[in-house]
Amino acid sequence: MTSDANTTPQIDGFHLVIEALKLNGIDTVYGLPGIPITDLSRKMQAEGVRFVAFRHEQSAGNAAAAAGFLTQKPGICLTVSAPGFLNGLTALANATTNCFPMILISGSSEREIVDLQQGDYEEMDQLAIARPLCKAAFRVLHAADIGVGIARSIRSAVSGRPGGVYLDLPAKLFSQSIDAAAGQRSLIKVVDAAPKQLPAPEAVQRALDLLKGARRPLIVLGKGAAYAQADDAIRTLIEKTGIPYLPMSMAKGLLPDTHGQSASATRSFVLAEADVVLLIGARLNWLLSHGKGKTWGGANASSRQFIQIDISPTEADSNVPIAAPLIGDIGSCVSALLDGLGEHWATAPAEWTGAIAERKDKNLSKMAELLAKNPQVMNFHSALRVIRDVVKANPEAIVVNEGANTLDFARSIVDMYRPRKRLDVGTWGIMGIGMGFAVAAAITTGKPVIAIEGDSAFGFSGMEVETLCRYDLPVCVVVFNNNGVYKGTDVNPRGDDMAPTQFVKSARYDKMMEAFGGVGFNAATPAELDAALQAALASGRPTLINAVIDESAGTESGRITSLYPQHAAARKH
Ligand code: ADP
Ligand code: TPW
Repeated sequence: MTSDANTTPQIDGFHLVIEALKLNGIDTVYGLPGIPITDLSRKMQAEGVRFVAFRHEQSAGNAAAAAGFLTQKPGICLTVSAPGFLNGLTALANATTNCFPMILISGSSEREIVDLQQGDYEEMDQLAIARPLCKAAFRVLHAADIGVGIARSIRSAVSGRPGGVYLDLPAKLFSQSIDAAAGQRSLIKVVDAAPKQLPAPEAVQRALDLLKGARRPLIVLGKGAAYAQADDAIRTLIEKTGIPYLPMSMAKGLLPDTHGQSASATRSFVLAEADVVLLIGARLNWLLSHGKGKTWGGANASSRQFIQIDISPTEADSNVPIAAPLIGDIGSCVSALLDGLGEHWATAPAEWTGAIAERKDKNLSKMAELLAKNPQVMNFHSALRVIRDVVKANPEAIVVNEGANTLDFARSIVDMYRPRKRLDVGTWGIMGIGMGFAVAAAITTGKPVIAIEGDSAFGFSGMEVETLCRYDLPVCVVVFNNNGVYKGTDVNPRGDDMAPTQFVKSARYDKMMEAFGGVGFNAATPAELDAALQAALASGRPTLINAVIDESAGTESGRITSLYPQHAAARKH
């Protein structure tokens, strides 16, 4: 705010943006400075908003998205114009795809020049480019509209189905000044940004009727259920009904993975056999084989009935008919189901739960045998056994996970015990979320983070180890180093160049962390990996463990090899 003897107090665009964010409880911004937002980042800091600076905007955007998922407040990413904006845009689109609330705020160049394509510095029509990739996109041209712009962005990000919002702030806006009192009045404190949405009573009854008649019921929990923070209601529903459940990967830990009703260890059996499936915050997209086909029992699939709890009314029937859509927020919908269960609800038939238990026991002991092996060079199983035990002993730790085999094996081997402790590649299976998610997890929760990273996956955001060191975050990165994308054994058949999936052999990723003052370990055995992890958790220092993994372990693309075009899938690896 500025004033002198002859003028009324003024407030500029910089401060209106900052005040509008603060008024709405936003205390942290993830970004990367440059024209025209460097001063904005400095002024934010001066006004008590934490500015966490990254080495690449995509990581800043990923951090904002993870913060949004973890806190239900939109995570804010701040970037410069054109290239910075585009770097952040991947994270914005990914957040939208995953239903995480975030706002990408980018500075932009002079409208008059951009719109006439006269070649401005970093010229780009950012608003038009962002619009199809996010839930909503806004531009503010007048300082007096900053309050409205931020309020609309917040509401759009968190209400209904959460998602990404783009807010375009042209350079000229920041230096515009308006009367300070009028400026303050122009700011909006958003009331009830994500209003509860109650399901209709007849929709609740329809769902209950279907559930009551089920002989082989199943509940599928998705990351929407984790996001909703309706943990107690969900657990009560599952335990009161005795229905077996499957957590999607980021719903792991909503109930402890060791819970007796978890059917994860016999996933293919329950998906193929269940007659009534209650989806809670999970879409029937590719991750659930679109609700049909072999995964869902082939011929059985047509007789299966779905109940779907979702906040988005248009999600139902996206892939298969939904017999009982239950539209509303998960907390309200699950509570309504609980109210309707009454005193005498019959729990899931013993024939069904017994068949599941039997298969589960068998599969778990097979897995235990695999995990007990100690091959000469570590493989995914022997290394993940160590991480599984460390997470069990430290259930408050947040696991970030990306890669192909490293992702698939970690998802099935590392049990989670508490809600929202697992962040991963999500709906797209995107590489590059690792360090951004890890930074946000550490900053928003103050808890230790273990990032389980394929060596290729790590490379997408690896430079952010400097960010981990700069902010001295309690993040332990474990790089599963098998010398390449998926595996390290490919050779170029012509022999005159590197194969596309090959990396430098026996690289020492731990040295990258040491370069910035963090702690590095090289772990070639489970005992060394365990010691390194224990040291990292005890010290709380940024640590990178280079875990040496057999380069021939794993498969191409992990469990999704079948998605390759046919001729590639037929190749033997
Ligand atoms: P997963 O990948 O874990 O299966 P998805 O991302 O496919 O999960 O599905 C999440 C679903 O949760 C989305 O359809 C989204 O609309 C829904 N959702 C998110 N938050 C809520 C909420 N608070 N209440 C109801 N549904 C929600
Ligand atoms: C943005 C394609 C999927 S998984 C993966 C790539 C490149 C890396 C697998 O190797 P990694 O893991 O991490 O060493 P592992 O455990 O099998 O050894 N670009 C983007 N996203 C995706 N998904 C890809 C490429 C891909």
